[in-house]
Amino acid sequence: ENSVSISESSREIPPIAHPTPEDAFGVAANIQYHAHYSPHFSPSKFEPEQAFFSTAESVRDTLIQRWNETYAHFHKVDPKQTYYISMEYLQGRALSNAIGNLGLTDAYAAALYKLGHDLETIVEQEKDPALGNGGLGRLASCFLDSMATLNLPAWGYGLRYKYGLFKQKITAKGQEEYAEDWLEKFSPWEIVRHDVVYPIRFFGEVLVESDGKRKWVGGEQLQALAYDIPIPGYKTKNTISLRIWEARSPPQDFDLYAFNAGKHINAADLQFKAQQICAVLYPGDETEEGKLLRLKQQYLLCSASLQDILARFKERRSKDKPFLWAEFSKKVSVQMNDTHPTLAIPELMRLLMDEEGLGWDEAWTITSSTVAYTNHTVLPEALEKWSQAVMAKLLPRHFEIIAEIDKQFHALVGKIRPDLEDKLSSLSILDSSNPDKPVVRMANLCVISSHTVNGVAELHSDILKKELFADFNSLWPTKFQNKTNGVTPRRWLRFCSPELSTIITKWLRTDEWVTNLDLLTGLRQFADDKQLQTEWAAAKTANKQRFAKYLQDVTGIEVDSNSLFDIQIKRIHEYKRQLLNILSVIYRYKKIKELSKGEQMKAVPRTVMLGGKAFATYAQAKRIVKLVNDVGQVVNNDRDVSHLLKVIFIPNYNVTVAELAIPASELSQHISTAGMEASGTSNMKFALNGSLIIGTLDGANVEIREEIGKNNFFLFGARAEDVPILRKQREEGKFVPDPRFEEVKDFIRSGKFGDYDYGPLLESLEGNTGYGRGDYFLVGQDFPSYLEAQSKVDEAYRNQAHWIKMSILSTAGSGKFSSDRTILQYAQEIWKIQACPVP
Ligand code: GL9
Repeated sequence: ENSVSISESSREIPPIAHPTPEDAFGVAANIQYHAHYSPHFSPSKFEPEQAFFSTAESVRDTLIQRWNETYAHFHKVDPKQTYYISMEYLQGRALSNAIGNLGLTDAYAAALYKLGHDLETIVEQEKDPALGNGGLGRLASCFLDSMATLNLPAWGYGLRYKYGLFKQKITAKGQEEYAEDWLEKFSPWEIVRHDVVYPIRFFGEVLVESDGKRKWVGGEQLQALAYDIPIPGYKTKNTISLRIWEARSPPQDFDLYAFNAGKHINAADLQFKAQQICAVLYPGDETEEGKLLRLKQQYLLCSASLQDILARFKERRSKDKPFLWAEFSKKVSVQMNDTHPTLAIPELMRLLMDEEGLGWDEAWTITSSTVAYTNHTVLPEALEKWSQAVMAKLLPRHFEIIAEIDKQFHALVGKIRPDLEDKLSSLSILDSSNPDKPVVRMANLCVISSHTVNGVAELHSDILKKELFADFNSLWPTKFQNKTNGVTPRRWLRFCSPELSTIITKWLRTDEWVTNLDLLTGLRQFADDKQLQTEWAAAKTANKQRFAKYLQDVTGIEVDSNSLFDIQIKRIHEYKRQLLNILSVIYRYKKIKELSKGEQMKAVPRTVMLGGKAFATYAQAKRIVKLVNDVGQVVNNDRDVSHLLKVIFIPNYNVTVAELAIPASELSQHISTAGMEASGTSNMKFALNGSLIIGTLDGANVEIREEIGKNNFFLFGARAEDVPILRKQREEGKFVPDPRFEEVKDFIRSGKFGDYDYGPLLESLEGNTGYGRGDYFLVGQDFPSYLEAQSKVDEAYRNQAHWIKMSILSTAGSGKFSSDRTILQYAQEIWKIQACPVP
């Protein structure tokens, strides 16, 4: 008798029958188990790569256990839950973070040693998944870490791009881009959920049924399939999910008839089409792409996530918890990370009305009390606008809903604020002022539909209220809030600088600072202590040496670990003013060359490092990358100077590189044109690691300077409120450039740095009109005060004891910039959710 009848009880998963990292067999046995029984390679190989996958799978065992318990606990308690929807996440490597959060770092290091490996080498085998462009994506990942650590019932939704942000290589031509396939082998962290699949429709038409109900039918039908990535909290059982969606065609869509007729490619046509949707991450903050594919991505993310949210809401209803749609926003909160997931608004309306049968008013009340919007930039090119024609074709039902929201908004203004009626042309969602190109303004749709709108630093939130959304603010003053960004102290201090962490824990006599970062203020009282200063300097030196070794490996350039490590790492953009940095480096080079040997003795040796990716078609940004590299070539090979100045372009900047660079940094540059950097988050990471900031009064710099003290911040440059005035004066031809600025530009023109055509770059600094021309970013304006601030840096560095003291005070004042603080504010002031710790 072969057939076995399946009894009800046998449907449950049987108990675990192999060693887990936490049982008596221990970690090594569990790694070995995976090496044998979760094979991905030929048998008997156990090189670092194989060891990495087995180790990760071993860690995953523990995470899955905790993850299931967390999910079951949330299901039982049924608290209000937040869903963070983001097109981007920059998770970085997960292995050391996971074992660190689990408190198993030593256990894994010992186990791997027993198996003939060292943890550090194994950790380096992991690919850094780059499913984001920059700060916005990394912020989302810091937020997930804090949500898990704070035991919040919250999780993230995103997309499973096959190719993340490109890999950057530097050649004689400058930046070159290569596809980054983070799934080349596979990711040990993602779990596919074959039971979590939702239908996704594109195109088609809207039918009106006899009862007046509208239904979206026809078109292309695809599916979204869920993959989950565990996000462990620090020293807590709670482990939450990042659920990323992949597009696929329904399995029955493979055309067997076509295949059998020899049309092999046609047979897989729909599968191929579906694969394209999640093939690549789109570049984030650049000129609007107008790409249909990008809109498809956005819709897939929103539709799948909302269907999932609705399914979970329904699943948690039962006899004793009656099913009431009016309860929805008491159980669900949706946060939109910038305007990219704006389609969540019309999609929630559509699901509630067309699928669940609610009326407009009820659906609108639910939707507008569920969604909230975070704005991350005021740059005009980053404020999304979609062609009405494209939207109407791809998403006909959503376009109808958006038009109705707009219509009702007009009616509301007419009723309660007739004085604003002449402003409606700029407040409305549909902008048809250009008859050739009518568009949907996604930011206006977000502001109108959300219960809360927030900026990401005080200054930025003020600009939103006073400028970008001023009229909306007068209409709904309580809607607008500030939530200053933060970064996770686990990845950005505890794990990336164990040296400094040990010292902090020793002097504070507790490691509680890892989850209560305000405790760092306790370091202030020891800032003058010689013993602490010695230990602090030693940790910095160790981190500098580690990074110097890395730089030597990737660039071949030898770096003096005793020189001042001066770092600017971020996306390359004109507003971030890497050009200002490199122009001042050129000035420094020229002046060092003019010094006598005796005078040279007094100069402070510096290593200036810049890193970051330029969007592939952003020509001006690519010229900046090329210039930095060309200047490096000349300076580093000039024997008169190279002992006092080195210029290094750090290739392929990503989260992993940041984890090495930031702890090694002594000075970091956050020098955007005031008013243009919404917050910045690397400024927080650098300050936390005791790196002093040279910066403008922009974004979160303002608050960082307040927290760590004016004397510990090298300030320069125009203020945000003066920028428009200065631009105007410039347009009127009233700007008189500093002679040193002219000298530097002439030096470049002389051909000193090679024969590459820097004309267009230098021309952007000339003239007197327009965005991207006429020195819109005020490089020439801020050049003199920047040079002065740089001289103050040199002066301060000569007094090492004082420099170290400032460094200690910088760390001591960084407590506010923990993403735990930020997330707690979102939880209390926007989401209205409470902690739900797994017992
Ligand atoms: C950004 C802002 O430019 C940053 O100043 C801010 O710190 C982050 C996070 O709030 O958001 N907005 C934005 O579009 N990007 C940001 O970094 N760009 C990228 O992520 C590429």
